[in-house]
Amino acid sequence: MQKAEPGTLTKEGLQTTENYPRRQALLVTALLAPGAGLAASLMAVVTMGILFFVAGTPSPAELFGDYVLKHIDVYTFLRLLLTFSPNAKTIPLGLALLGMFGVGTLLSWLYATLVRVKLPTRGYRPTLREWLSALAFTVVMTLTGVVLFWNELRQNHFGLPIEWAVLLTALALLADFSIYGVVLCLAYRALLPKYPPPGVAVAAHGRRQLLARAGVAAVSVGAGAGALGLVRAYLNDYAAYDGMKTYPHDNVTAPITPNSEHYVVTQNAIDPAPNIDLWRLEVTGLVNQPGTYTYEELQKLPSISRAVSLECIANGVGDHLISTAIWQGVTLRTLLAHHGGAQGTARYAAFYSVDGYNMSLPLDEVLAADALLAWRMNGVELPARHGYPLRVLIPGRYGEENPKWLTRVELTDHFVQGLYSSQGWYNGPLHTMSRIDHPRGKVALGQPVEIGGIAFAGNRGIQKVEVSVDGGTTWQQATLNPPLSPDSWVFWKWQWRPLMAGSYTLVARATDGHGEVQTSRNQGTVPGGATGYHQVTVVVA
Ligand SMILES: Nc1nc2c(c(=O)[nH]1)N[C@H]1C(S)=C(S)[C@@H](COP(=O)(O)O)O[C@H]1N2
Ligand SMILES: [Mo]
Repeated sequence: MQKAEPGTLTKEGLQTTENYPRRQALLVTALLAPGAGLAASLMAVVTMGILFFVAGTPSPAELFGDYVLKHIDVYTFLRLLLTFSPNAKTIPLGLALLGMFGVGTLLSWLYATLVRVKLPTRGYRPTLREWLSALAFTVVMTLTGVVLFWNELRQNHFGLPIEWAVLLTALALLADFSIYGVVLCLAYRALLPKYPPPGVAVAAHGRRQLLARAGVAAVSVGAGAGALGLVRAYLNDYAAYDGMKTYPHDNVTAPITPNSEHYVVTQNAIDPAPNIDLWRLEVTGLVNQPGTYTYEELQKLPSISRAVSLECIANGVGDHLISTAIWQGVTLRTLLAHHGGAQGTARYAAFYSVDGYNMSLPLDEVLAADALLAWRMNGVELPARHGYPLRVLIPGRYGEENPKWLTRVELTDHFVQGLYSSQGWYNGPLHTMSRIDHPRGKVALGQPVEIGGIAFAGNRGIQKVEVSVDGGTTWQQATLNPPLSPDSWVFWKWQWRPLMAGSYTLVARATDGHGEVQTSRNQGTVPGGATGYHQVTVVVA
């Protein structure tokens, strides 16, 4: 057996008792550390993925994304949306994931600097200093995550109550970064060049060294494959229906939108899937008797059914991010009455959802609007994408102020910022709108034709709709169908018999229940919600 004598330079070039010259040591460290960093990052990402699927905890990439979204203004938000469209959620998340690999890999240099191992080193067991450095990494990374993402921690895919969700997400961060620290520590040690231990043949030592390095590489490849698989599985649940619109059939809009055709908007890449045994509704804050409900208990509360139309603030003039359903649930007024009512200092009602979404509104206003906490939509359990098991409906407000997947109602003495209000989106009463659904294209000369569509002003209701066939110069009063409820859209129609061939510009305008005429001022959807009149050009022949 060939033994490495101290001071012997063998073909591996490692068998010397001399430490590497500074430069060489630096070079070797700089090359090996990122290998360990990459292995550690990949294993941490696999941990995140597994935790998402088994515990419903968001990954740091998602937390980071949510954090960023709350710290940009609407214009930056829109620019990002446009830049990454049509993959406005997956590309940024993918980039955040790559960023995590990058940071995790680069941090290995810091680690290598901290542990200051003299090269070559001895043995495959990390020293105390290495373990402590890894521990410090784990602790600092976890604390940074918890502090930075404090307002995002409360989300949980399986709908855990907020306190539990915060705890679980924090623990998940600890687990992710512990795996990172441990793998970094072990892999770095495994990769470092070493003296052969006494009594071990150089060849055997070389093999062992090679094996250790191959082991790190194998862990990386395995974790990489695992991460890829998890990302694939994640994308399987991707909320591709985000932005789905409700289109008329044969130019006629149905008074009640079937659930499958209701428009959908969600902030999430993957919508939550609350587990009904874990989910709770909490009534907290400045309420006389705070309380908690299971899904079953909730449904024993006295409920009402009401048609409420929802419109997204991103609905452009004449567009189709607007729908109507019959919602069944308990009114906020009734719910609060069950809790002894609001305390005298309560000014706002804040709503929190299991996906981390939240918003607040003046308590007076939500009570006056007779806000509804609904668990049924058009006679069935709330569909997942519309907020199962419970959502809020605030008549008179844009969709963004109608939280889905509700888990907590909290009465407060102050306004609580939410995602869209912090970006600077308008959050006042929705603007009066009207839309022409028919006719389209060609219209027969001398024949009667119905001009018709919808009009909506939230809970202000619609008093009058007028139609113009000459681009807004003269107006005719349309006939209104009685609305399904004070909070629903209204259908209007007017009979026209065009007597001259040519091109006509049809225009509609509505007057709300307060007697205020819809504004003609053209304004885009961002950030105030679109205004202006819908116009349709038809050709009479
Ligand atoms: N929890 C939660 N609630 C939410 C959202 C969300 O992303 N998360 N999106 C809001 C927006 S912007 C709109 S327009 C409406 C859409 O409701 P719908 O998808 O049921 O039509 O939900 C609102 N409520
Ligand atoms: Mo929206």
